[in-house]
Amino acid sequence: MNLLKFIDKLPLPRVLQPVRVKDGIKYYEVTMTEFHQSLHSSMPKTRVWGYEHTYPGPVIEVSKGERIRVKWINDLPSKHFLPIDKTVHGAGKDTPEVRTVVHLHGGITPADSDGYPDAWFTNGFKQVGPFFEQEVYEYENLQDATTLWYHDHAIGITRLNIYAGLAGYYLIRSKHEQSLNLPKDKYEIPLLLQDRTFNKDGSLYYPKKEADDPTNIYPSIVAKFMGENILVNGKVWPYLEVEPRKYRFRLINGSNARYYKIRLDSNQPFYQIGTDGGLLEEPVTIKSIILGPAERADVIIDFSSQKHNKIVLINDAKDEFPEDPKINQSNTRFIMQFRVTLPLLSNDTSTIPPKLTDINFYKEQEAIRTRHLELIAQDDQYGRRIRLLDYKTWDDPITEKPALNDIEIWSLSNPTTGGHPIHLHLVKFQILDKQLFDVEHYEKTKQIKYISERMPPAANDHGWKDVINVFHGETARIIAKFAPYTGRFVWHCHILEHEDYEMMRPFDVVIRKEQSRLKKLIYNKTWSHIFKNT
Ligand SMILES: [Cu+2]
Repeated sequence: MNLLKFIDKLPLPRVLQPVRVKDGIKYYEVTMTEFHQSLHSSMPKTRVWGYEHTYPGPVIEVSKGERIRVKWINDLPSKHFLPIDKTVHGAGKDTPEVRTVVHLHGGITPADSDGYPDAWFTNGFKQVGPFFEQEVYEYENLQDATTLWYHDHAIGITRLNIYAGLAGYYLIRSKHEQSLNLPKDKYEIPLLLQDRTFNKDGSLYYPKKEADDPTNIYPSIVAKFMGENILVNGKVWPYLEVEPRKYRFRLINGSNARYYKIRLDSNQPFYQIGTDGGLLEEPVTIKSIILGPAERADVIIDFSSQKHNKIVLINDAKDEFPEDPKINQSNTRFIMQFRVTLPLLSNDTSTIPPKLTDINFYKEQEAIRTRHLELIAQDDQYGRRIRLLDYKTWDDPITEKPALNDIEIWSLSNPTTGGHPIHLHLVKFQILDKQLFDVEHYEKTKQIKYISERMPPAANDHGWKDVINVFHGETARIIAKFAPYTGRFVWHCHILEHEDYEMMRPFDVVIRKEQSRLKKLIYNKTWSHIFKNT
């Protein structure tokens, strides 16, 4: 389908209201349904799945420290409309085809509300996964103001459920953030970037197998999928009319596998003020920003000198980012258009403060251990490529068991040809550095031999992160404190096709021996309620 660009208005997701407030705690209900929605005005409506009958879902907006409860309700059909590979872990013949579980990405959430992939549930909670614990999730929102997103995380079909539309914004506000006088209200706009391919009838296309798939499995999972059209907030190549003033944009890359390297064709800079986990210490003036799957960027764009102009948000990332030698000349070079056509309603008194916040940077010496973990690819039993975390599959015994409050360094090395955006649940981390190693040497010896100095993160990565891009031949070191909850969480590649096919591992946050005086209090499976405040 050849869809015209910049003919549809950017949709703005509404803010969700709670069903009720009880004992000062807001209680929300969010129902997942199937419906048809217009994703481009010259295309028939598309069958999608969404939260609260909209794709993307409504915005959940909370204040720091405000505890809320959410009942995520599955009212989806029992048949999936996208191709399921039943050889993939957790998607076998004995499991119901349509299962959902919701993860709040970047949220510091107790284990029993974190959306563990095996804690899935079907329509009406008729069937539930082996780790299902409760229908109502609780979010304490103890973390700093930032851009989070909720999305599906069901074992074996996350790539299909998110591709079908199951994603939405979750914003944490704070008094500190509000005191900064950043652009707000209608001058603060969420931008969820996703890519989709459509059949002629407007339906979503997702491949049933790879062209060179050596198996007779059908459907058979693909290595990664990138769509031909870029959607923002659920519209293909939309436009947004703006006033000649500053705007704040909350960007999320919600694509299955695509990297973006965004810039403005007016050659203006972005003022990046935040990363995945919150504000940077100082704004970073930057011409282009790389966004791997699930990464966020909080940016300000100043349109004040652009009256009457049309500015295109460009994507400079190649399809196989960053290795593909071809320059990407396709439609996916374009994301959306800003039209500086609205009159200035009132003087722009918002600011970009030179100091945004203080970040407590962990020191390397504070780490109690370093885990060396390798991101690898090999052939599966059918002859397809499979990507693993440290040579282990989802069902292998758990090997990462940090103790509560431990600070650890995770050193992630990637000898595979593609990049992997690695995401840890529960924690937000900081990037220590990156270092290049000799991949040929690794392939022969399985030893890492470094061939560069350690390189500190770029200024706009020097803050709180929950996704780290580890590219070919790189070791990335991250540092995190495993707190404030014990229990079982996951870490995984956020290329959803990798995550679904074994590039995901559980990890446990445990109580160390010297912490064992607390052990006698343990009586439930996840411990998280008891140790919430330790
Ligand atoms: Cu990956």
